[in-house]
Order: sequence, then C-alpha cells, then structure tokens
Amino acid sequence: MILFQNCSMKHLIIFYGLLMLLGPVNVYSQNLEKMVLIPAGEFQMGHLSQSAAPTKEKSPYFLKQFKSIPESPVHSVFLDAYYLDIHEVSNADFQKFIQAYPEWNIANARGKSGKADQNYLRHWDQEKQKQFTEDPFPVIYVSWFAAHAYCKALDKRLPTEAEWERTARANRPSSHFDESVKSLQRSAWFYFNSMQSPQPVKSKSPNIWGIYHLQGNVWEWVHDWYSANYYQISPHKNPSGPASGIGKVIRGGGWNDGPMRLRVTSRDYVNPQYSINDVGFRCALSYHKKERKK
Ligand SMILES: [Ca+2]
Repeated sequence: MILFQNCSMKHLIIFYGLLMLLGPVNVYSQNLEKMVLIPAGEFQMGHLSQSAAPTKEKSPYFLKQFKSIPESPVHSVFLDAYYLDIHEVSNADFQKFIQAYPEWNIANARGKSGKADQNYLRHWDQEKQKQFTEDPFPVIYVSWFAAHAYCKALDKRLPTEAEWERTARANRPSSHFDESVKSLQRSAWFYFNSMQSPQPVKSKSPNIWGIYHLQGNVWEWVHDWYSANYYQISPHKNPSGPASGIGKVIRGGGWNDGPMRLRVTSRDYVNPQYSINDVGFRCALSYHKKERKK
C-alpha cells in the first residue's frame, strides 16, 4: 500500500472504480504466479429454483448420484478483493508439495490420521511418483484436508464458496448464462467430451478473467462446510460457511457430469476425508493479507 500513501481519498476511489471497470488484473510475481486478482465487489449468489432439477440431466452417472441441494434464496453478497489460481492444482504441483511435506506422501497419509481415506492418490504409483514432475492433469483423489494443507503450505487458502461462485460467474447474472452443452464445449470438460477422464488443467478456453475450468474437468473443494439452510442466514459480507456441517462443499462439476451439474450455482458436499476420482481443488489468497506483508 506504499503506492497509495500520497494519494487522496478521491484518487483512491477513482483507482478502485477503474479496477471494477477493467476487471481482474493478471499477476505474475513470485508468490502470486498463476493467480488473478479479483477486485472487491457485490454479486447475487444462488439460483431462484430450490435446487437442480434431476429430470433435465442426461448423464446416467449423475442421475444415480443426484441429491437435492438448495441453491436458493438468491442473496446479495459483498466480497473483499482476493486472488484465485488460474487453474486447478495439477499432479506436478501436488508432487512438489508432498516432496516438501512428506507427511502427505502416500505412505504417511493414505488411510491414516483421519485426514485422507484409503483412496488418497489412488491413481499414483507410489514407486513412480517422479512420473508426475511435468504432469499437466489435475490432481484427484485428494481429501479436503490434503487440499487445505497444500494451500496453507503456500501461504494461501481454499476459496470460500462465495468466492468460487463469483469468479465462475465473472460478472454474469443468471439470466445471461448459456450453460448449454454447445456453450460448455468451448470451455469445459464434462460427460459429453471428456472421454471419461480428467483433461489437462489449461486445455480449453479460460473465462473472461483468464481462469480455466472452474466449470468441469474436476469438482473443486472449497473452504465452506455445507448446511442446507446456510443461504438463508449467511452474512452479506465475506460469507465463509457455517461453523460446522455434514460435509465440505464442492463446486463446478467434473469430467463425469452433465451440464446441470456444471452450472455456476450447482453445489454438492462430501466427507472431507474422502478422496474421489473427480474432485480436485485450487487455492485463493486474500488481497489484504498479501498487502499487509509488504
Ligand atoms: Ca473445475
């Protein structure tokens, strides 16, 4: 904030006004590599309908797995500025993490200490972990606790559910969304084009803020616990979920889901110990936390 010490309040207001008009700023510095700054702002979170309508879904997998989760009421949310990773965490990214934090390698973490179940990194061969040095595919089979630890190790955090939805919306109200199969083909990997497996983390078009695959490829763990009535009672400013819940929220849909699950308001929740073949994550960082460290 040294930049602003000699600025008047009028100049600051103009600066932040310009940020809002221009949208997020690409940032490439040591700690903010591959992150985008999302300026503070307000948006309408949720969907008018009570929940996704399963009868519209075409994926047989989804129809079997569907559980009704409320996306209403639509409510106004204000968020302070934050950074968000431009892509899902890859196998290569995660390999660097477990090399630095061996308590999270397969031998030490799989099925132990209540932080990851027996499926943790199931797709990795424990004897050939170096094969992931350059691997561009999103890491899967990671529990919420592992995702949380990864972000914390980089002095980041998991995004809140509200931050995830605002970034996926990218200033679009629900009435302006085209989440048809044809539209999603341009930016998302899902049931109809994924060849039934995850795809590289930057392999379709990003959204207008330069962020890849919030919708599709892999579901993404977020910070928040899930509770059915939270949207009815959540605070207006920086909501971060209830204090406890029946699972951690995941967002965005994955390679095995149809378009109804990829909608930006669609939600699900999972036991935070579970490691699943279509759930990964990305990290966030509060703008003001970063600024305090300068
Ligand atoms: Ca995703």
